Parts: sequence; C-alpha cells; structure tokens
Amino acid sequence: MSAVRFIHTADLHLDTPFRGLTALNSGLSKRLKDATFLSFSRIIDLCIDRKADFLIISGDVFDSENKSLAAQLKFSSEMKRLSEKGISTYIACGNHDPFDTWLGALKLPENVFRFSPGKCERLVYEKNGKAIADIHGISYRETSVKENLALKFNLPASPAPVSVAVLHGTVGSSGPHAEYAPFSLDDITGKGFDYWALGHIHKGRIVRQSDPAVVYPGNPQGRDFGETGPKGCYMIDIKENSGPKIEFIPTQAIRLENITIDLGGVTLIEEIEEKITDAIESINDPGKESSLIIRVLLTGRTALHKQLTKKEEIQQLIEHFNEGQPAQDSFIWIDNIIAATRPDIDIETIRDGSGFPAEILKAFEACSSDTEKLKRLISAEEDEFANPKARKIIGEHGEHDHLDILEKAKVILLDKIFPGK
Ligand SMILES: [Mn+2]
Repeated sequence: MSAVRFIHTADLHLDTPFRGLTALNSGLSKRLKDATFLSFSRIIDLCIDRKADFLIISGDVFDSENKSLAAQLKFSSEMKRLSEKGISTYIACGNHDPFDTWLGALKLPENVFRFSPGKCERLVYEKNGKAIADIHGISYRETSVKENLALKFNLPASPAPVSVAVLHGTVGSSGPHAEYAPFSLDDITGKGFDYWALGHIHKGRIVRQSDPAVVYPGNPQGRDFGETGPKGCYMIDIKENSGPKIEFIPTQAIRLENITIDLGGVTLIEEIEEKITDAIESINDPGKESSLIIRVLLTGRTALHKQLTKKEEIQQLIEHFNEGQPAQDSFIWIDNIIAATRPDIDIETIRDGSGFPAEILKAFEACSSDTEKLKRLISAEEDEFANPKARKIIGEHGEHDHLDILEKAKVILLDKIFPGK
C-alpha cells in the first residue's frame, strides 16, 4: 500500500499576546504579535514542501471564544492556501475554541473538516479513489469537558489500512492545564488505532512511540516563560503493519529560554557579557530562523555582587545587550536579568584570621603545594566509589585536574561556612 504522511499540530492559539514579559520595546511588539501567525504559516509551508497528505489540528486553533478578526482571517487564508494544493485538514475543536463558537461567517474550503461534537466521527482519506486512512475525531461542544471522550473511539468493522484518532484531552497528569476529557493509556491501547493525535498539553511529548503512537505536539509557538524550549509540530509517516515514523520539526518564530549563569569567581564585568554570549550560543536550537527571548539568572559568588544588586546597573547591562536587536532578522532579546549572586569570599582575610576557617584554608593550601599528598588523598576517595565507571573517570585525572578538584572543593566548603546573602 502507499504510505500516509501527515503533519500533526495543536494549540495554535492564534493571535494571543505574549504574557509576562518584563519590558516591551515598540520595535518588538509587532514581531511578538505576529509570532503565532508566522509559526502557523510555517506549518502550512511544511505540509506543502514535504508533500503531506493531510494536516491534523487537535484543538485550540483560536485562543478564546471571542476570536479576533485577524485570527480568523489568517486561519481562513492559510486553510485556503493548503486547500489549493489539494491537502486536506482535519480539526477537532478544543476547550479554547469549542465547536459552537466558530462563526458561520468563517467560510472554510471544502477539504477542511471539523469533527462534530457529541459523538466520534469517522472521515475517510482517499488517494486515487482508494481509502488510505480513517481519521476519527470529536470536538468539544463546550469549554469544559469532564467526560472520557477517548472511550467513544472505536474502529469500524472494515477499517482503512491506517487509523488515526484526533482528540483534545488529557492522558495521565495534566500539569498546569485543566484536566479536560481525561483518559488513561489503558483506555486507548488495544483499540487498533495507529496514531493518537492529541492536543491540550502545550509541552510537546511523545507519550508512546507505537502500537499505538500517542503524541502531544505541544503548541507551535511559546507565549510566556512557562512555554520555553523548541516548539514545533510533528511529521508522521505510517505504512501498514509498521510503527509510525515520528519527526519533530521546529516552527517557532520566537523561542523563549531561561538561562542560569554561574558567575562564581568572575571579577570583570566583561566576563558577564562573555558568559551570557556563550550561554546563548550553547542553546541547542534545532530551529533555524527563530529569534530568541531570554531571561537570565545570575548565581554564584562574585566580586561583582554589590554592583549587580543595583537595579540601574542591571538595566544598563540589559540595554547594552538589546541595543539594535529588534531590527535584526533573528533577534536576541534579554527580557530580564535577575541577580541572585552572593558576595565573594575574601580569602586573604580568612587566611590572616584564626580559628576553624583559617585552619581549613591552611589544610587546603598544604595539599595544593604537595602534589603527591593530593594524589594519595584523591586516590583514597576513588576507592569509595562502587561504580567502576566512576572509578575509571576519576582514575584518568592528571595532576592539573587534581588541583582543579581541590580548588572546587575549597570553594564549596568555604561557601558552606560563610553562607552570605
Ligand atoms: Mn491549548
């Protein structure tokens, strides 16, 4: 049989604003406003470029019952663009855009199907006059659905080679989301479906790889700092009698990230800049052409602590980074820098003092000047590790590493003795 390829998305929440950003810039506001639209356009492009047979949207196309005109127009025009390429779309309405709230004035192309509420509906996808896939789905009639809708899904007597279930609901824990249409994996395994195209949970997750595959694509564009990391959709290839191939494809226009930077031992302001730049570069971004909005948390003991407690200093640092960014094709915008640093430990004063801290410091320094003693000390610790792998890694350390370990141990210990604020 011919294989089926489809794109699975959900929770578009078109035309929703970004929430909780600290400071907004007029140059950025349009980019933020367009982000959900742009991400959706990328999904449509993807369907066309990768020659998908159809697109599945598992609910929450719109953010609220009061859909904005802009959101409806955008949705309608993108559906038309897809339809003109002969690609069908199957939509199950969710809690944010229940079935009855969709306006009759929104005229969608003929090959855009919305599942009805009330009972599970089966639509047959045909290719060259042959039934290739059955797509089963059900829409929410109201915003709140407590019923287990998954139980309504059943295969017909003679199903198409591939069976897909489309549902907006909660399998297992709902996390920060309301627990709507809750069901368990047991409710859906053994029913004969190949793929459960879920929606509602905004964090993308492959709940189960196959037999059946159960997938939350997550929302294709994050909108606040609770929705960080790569965001996109899934492309699915299914052949009869083989598990689905599930590929994540990023679509976000703007990625949100929380970054924590340890400024331990940093004494120069330039180093902060370097560390932030390094952290940004190390973000493993599978998505090209995506901008970045980050929130930076500074931690650790640093001589710069006092400076960083001043609001205006932080503000200047942010402005320094953000200058000119909104005009870039892919901008990097620091939303906020939060300083949770602590004062540096004054080693000289401790050494000159008396009592326990001074003794500790002397013991450390005695080790650092006696490499043999240090080696013995670390080897003795090595034997404490039961795991042979850990023992091997420690055994591979050279003299330089030993000094490094000692220095780190010293900082950790002094840190415990002088907690500071
Ligand atoms: Mn949603």
